Amino acid sequence: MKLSFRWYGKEDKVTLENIRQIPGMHSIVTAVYDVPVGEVWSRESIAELKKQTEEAGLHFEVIESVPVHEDIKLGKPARDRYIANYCENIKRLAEAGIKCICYNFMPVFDWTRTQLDHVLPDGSTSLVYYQEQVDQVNPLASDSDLTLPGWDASYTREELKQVVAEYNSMSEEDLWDNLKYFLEAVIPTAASCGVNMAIHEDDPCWSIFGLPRIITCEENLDRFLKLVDDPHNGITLCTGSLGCSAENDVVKMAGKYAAMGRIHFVHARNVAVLEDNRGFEERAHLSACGSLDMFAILKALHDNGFDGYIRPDHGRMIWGETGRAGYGLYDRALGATYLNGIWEALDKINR
Ligand code: DNO
Ligand code: MN
Repeated sequence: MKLSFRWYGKEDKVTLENIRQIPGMHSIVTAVYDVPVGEVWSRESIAELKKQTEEAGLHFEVIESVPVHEDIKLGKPARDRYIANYCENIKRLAEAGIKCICYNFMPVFDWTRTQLDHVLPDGSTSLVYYQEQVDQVNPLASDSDLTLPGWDASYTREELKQVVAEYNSMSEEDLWDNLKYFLEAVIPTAASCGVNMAIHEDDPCWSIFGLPRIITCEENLDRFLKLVDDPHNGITLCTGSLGCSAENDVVKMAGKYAAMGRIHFVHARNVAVLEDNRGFEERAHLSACGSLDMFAILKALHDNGFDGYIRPDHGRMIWGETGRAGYGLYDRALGATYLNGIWEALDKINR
């Protein structure tokens, strides 16, 4: 496995110098953040990211994310222009040495939580999702106060209502069709440039606000991989996104998709799933701290020859650190070290 770490660019309080001091760190996971969704990234911006990363002694091989424009997900006529731009981005990133691109196909909302600073018993804070709170939000109500944290701030409230309404006339099958159309255009480009595309599961892995969500479970991941049956059409196995539903057997999926050579990127994090579908809380990476058996997941990857990128996903805020929720230095660094420890043990036991 190649250990990696997400970095939000020069504005990030966590510096490349911090990140390189984490033992075993291989790659930076980053993106060009100043270009609107759907447009082409400049070669200069890409080259600048590469230069900064390499000067810090790290590899520039993973992008998270090249976002997919809503018109592609909605299947609107403008999608062909956005898909052409997407292919151009893949080519430019490949020229700069990128090997893996993470993206998602969630309508409107990327990851959704109800609180970003929930205080855990040990005084650390973490991201949580309480279904009861989500149920109280109706994005289409005229008086609705759309304030769930983590949402794309680039939408005005009116725009948000409009785009949510557009999805209302769409079924899950329509979204599958639009995903297939996108993949059929993008995967051949990725294959010809040697880039692995890695879709991120929907987070959480169920429908919210009546919007279709399809990258949610084993059955749907099977279907996804068959849409374009090419190794460059792969997944980001996000343990927390899949694992927040007790119905998903993340250990089984890790082993199965690794054996198929279709996991290109892993987001490793633990969640505590609340009973009766009441939601989940993000926890420290250690298995004992949440519902997921992190050792079993890594063992399934290891046993099945996983050789891709892995990063500690969200961390708690600990030791007084402030900043971007889920993306502080300390707890993610602890997570990285935990992953290193498990992997070293697996390597040596199997030797
Ligand atoms: C949240 C992340 C997601 C992820 C995208 C991938 O912290 O896991 O925002 O980057 O869904 O496209
Ligand atoms: Mn993730």
